[in-house]
Amino acid sequence: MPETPSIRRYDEPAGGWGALRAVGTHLIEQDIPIKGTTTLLRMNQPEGFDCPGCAWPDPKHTSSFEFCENGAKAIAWEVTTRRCTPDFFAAHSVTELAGWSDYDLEMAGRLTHPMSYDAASDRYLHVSWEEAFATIARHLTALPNPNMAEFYTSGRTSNEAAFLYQLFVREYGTNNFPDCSNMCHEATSVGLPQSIGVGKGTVLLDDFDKTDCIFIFGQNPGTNSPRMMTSLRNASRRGVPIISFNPFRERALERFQAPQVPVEMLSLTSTPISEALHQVRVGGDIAVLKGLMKVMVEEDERARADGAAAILDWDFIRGHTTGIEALAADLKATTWPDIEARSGLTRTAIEDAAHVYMRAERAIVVYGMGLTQHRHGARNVQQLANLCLLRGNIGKDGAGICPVRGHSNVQGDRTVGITEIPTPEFLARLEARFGFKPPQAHGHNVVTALDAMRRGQSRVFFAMGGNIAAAIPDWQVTHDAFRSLDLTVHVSTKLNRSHLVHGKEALILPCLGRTEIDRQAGGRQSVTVEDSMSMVHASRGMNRPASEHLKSEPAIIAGIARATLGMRSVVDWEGLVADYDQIRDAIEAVFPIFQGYNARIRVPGGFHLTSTARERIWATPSGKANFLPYDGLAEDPDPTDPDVLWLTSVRSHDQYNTTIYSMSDRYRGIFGRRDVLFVNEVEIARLGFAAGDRVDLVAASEDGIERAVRGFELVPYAFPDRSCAAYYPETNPLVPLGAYDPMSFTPSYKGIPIRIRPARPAGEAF
Ligand SMILES: Nc1nc2c(c(=O)[nH]1)N[C@H]1C(S)=C(S)[C@@H](COP(=O)(O)OP(=O)(O)OC[C@H]3O[C@@H](n4cnc5c(=O)[nH]c(N)nc54)[C@H](O)[C@@H]3O)O[C@H]1N2
Ligand SMILES: Nc1nc2c(c(=O)[nH]1)N[C@H]1C(S)=C(S)[C@@H](COP(=O)(O)OP(=O)(O)OC[C@H]3O[C@@H](n4cnc5c(=O)[nH]c(N)nc54)[C@H](O)[C@@H]3O)O[C@H]1N2
Ligand SMILES: [Mo]
Repeated sequence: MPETPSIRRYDEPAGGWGALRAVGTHLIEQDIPIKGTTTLLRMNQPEGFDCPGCAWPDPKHTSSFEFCENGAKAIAWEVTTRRCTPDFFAAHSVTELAGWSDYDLEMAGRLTHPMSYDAASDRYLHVSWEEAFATIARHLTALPNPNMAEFYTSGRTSNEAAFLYQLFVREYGTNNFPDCSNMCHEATSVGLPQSIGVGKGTVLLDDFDKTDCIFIFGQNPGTNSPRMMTSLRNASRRGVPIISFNPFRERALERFQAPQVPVEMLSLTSTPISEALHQVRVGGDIAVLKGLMKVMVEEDERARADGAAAILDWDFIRGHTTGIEALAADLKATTWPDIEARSGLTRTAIEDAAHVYMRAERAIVVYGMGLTQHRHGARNVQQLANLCLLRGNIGKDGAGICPVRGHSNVQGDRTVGITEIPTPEFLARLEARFGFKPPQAHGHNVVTALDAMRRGQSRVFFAMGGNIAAAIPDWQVTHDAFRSLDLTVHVSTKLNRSHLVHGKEALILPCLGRTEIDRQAGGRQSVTVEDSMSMVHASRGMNRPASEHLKSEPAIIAGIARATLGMRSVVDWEGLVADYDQIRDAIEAVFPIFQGYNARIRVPGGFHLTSTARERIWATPSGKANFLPYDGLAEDPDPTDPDVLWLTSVRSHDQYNTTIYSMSDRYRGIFGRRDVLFVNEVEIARLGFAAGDRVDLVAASEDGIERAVRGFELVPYAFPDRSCAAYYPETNPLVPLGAYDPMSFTPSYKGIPIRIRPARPAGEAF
């Protein structure tokens, strides 16, 4: 039931009865009968399926049911009884569907049949799987060069499907693997190895029970990884200080009522989470991090000069690191007025936070998209690693760096070979196991793939899941690039924007979801996934598939591989798909860290992929962990232009990336609408507007292309100066394709310079 649009203060804690109520509403909206709710109880159980909601680990994947509002929504979304059938497509042209909202598109329900675009009727028509595979094969074999095709992955794909996918694409002949992590934690994958030798976190769930202090930068756990609230709540109740840095006062970072704790629920009490929540300016984190480290380095010098105990962990620094001198010199040269101006925080606030960190024997530093999606995303991550290294907070119990991954298997996809920059060792092992020569040249990431498409150099786009057309920046440029292609193919569970921004020929291939039974020639199959803390475990669906015409992702890949490579292929596609144990054996042969794979996933809870940094083995060229100074404080192209605000694009509480579950954002007090711009009262007045005014947002980019989104209401909100926020993906047209981190190519979705203008009627120029 659509909610009447309104904006009202939300004063309750996060979680609590509101979370339970929300789940009930979603089950009803997806027409799920009450008996269907047993599906929820199988989530994250030893014999059940992995929740497709997020990548936060489960406490040993055990039998205690952990309630999670957003996990429940993700499952309700998949087990819906609504169906998007060939009749639906017959009733609506693609041009008509292009005018629907993202919410309405996905509410059409689960896709049931393979569909092919028919230009004459402007409709998707039912085709057989064989016809669909033959169309793909015809296009791929016609390309003069395999590097003219792009193969995207979204992070729900299992290890088995991802491994088969990269195997097919590499046997076909390219490393073009644009991937959702290029828009997500790439700054981690690129930045962190230079610091500590691995591109993943070093923390396990147990470390949250042992830590003395938790710092959270740019991450919204109450919405995007709600099961993390259990760890944060327990830590807070043990008296562990939690310090957050976020432009929003996110409700769950303030107070949480645990839905699984009857006493809290019945007595309506809750647990405070952050001891301090610092409202950093959008893009101001490098300034904060340098401020924190400056306090520590300078107080350490004074303490040692006075003969007092050192503040930095010098045994660790001397034994395990390089580069402390250059870092200290950079910090000393950075002035407090600059730090305060860029961070928007006072020196005292930063000193207070530094003192909390310094007092802790063991600290965990957590971060999310608020740090990675910036022009200096990888630099942000490296400054965070510096902060950890100064006190030896890597490779000891209760301490470490904790990037919180997004999609439930985005980390696993990378581990099993979805990467545009494969190492020579990996390619050599692939060749040794399968006997074909994989392409050596590096391939495209999301940004370079879009650029190649825009310039006509890539002609075919294939997506294993996701909704890339909505997730990417610069729609007016990038959507034209999709429309110019010869073929677009999407393996999907629901109808979305990407199916409507299609090439001259286009296919939609419907696949099984996580919750569904996957039966192949060798019987019922399980898949495996890796969570944010490198735990690998099995996932087994138990629902009847949404339609008898669905195929599993591995079966789809095998079908395409057979059609495209035919006799040329040296891979036994039938054998691999008949029994996924065979795929796991192949993964183990190529990646030795999976030793004993099939046996180890049969143990409830799965197993941990070891991390060298966790053991203080530094897989860097220097053999040490490296302090990496950054000579700068911000990404502002023109910090002096008083008209420019820095926009960050965020998720509401009721969306999963481009999937919009409802139009409300309960914890931020927004109901029944998403067309809002959060900005503080002082800025509204300074720019000559009044609260409630309708405005257009215009990118302050200087390449001559006008980028704008229209008709947003100014909502006065407790937000830092010079900063503002609105929802993703509505604001994606404002991000120029060229606005990305030069190290990791992550688009700067959380640092978009804009101007606001009085709203003009649609169609009128700016
Ligand atoms: N329910 C649900 N769960 C999800 C998702 C979802 O959409 N819905 N998405 C999944 C995916 S793919 C991902 S990557 C994760 C994303 O999870 P998060 O990393 O939490 O992502 P966001 O909500 O985009 O932004 C995180 C926080 O960064 C803050 N922020 C914005 N700009 C800045 C800044 O400049 N500095 C700082 N310090 N903070 C800033 C925002 O206010 C927000 O609280 O969640 C995953 N889980
Ligand atoms: N402005 C802005 N843009 C952003 C971000 C941001 O914070 N701000 N965040 C970025 C981030 S972190 C990410 S990860 C990307 C997300 O980008 P994507 O991963 O490409 O997008 P999703 O919205 O997660 O994809 C949703 C679609 O996935 C399909 N799907 C769901 N489950 C399955 C399945 O099991 N198998 C298959 N084959 N398909 C399935 C459904 O058809 C659904 O419509 O967006 C990025 N874009
Ligand atoms: Mo993500």
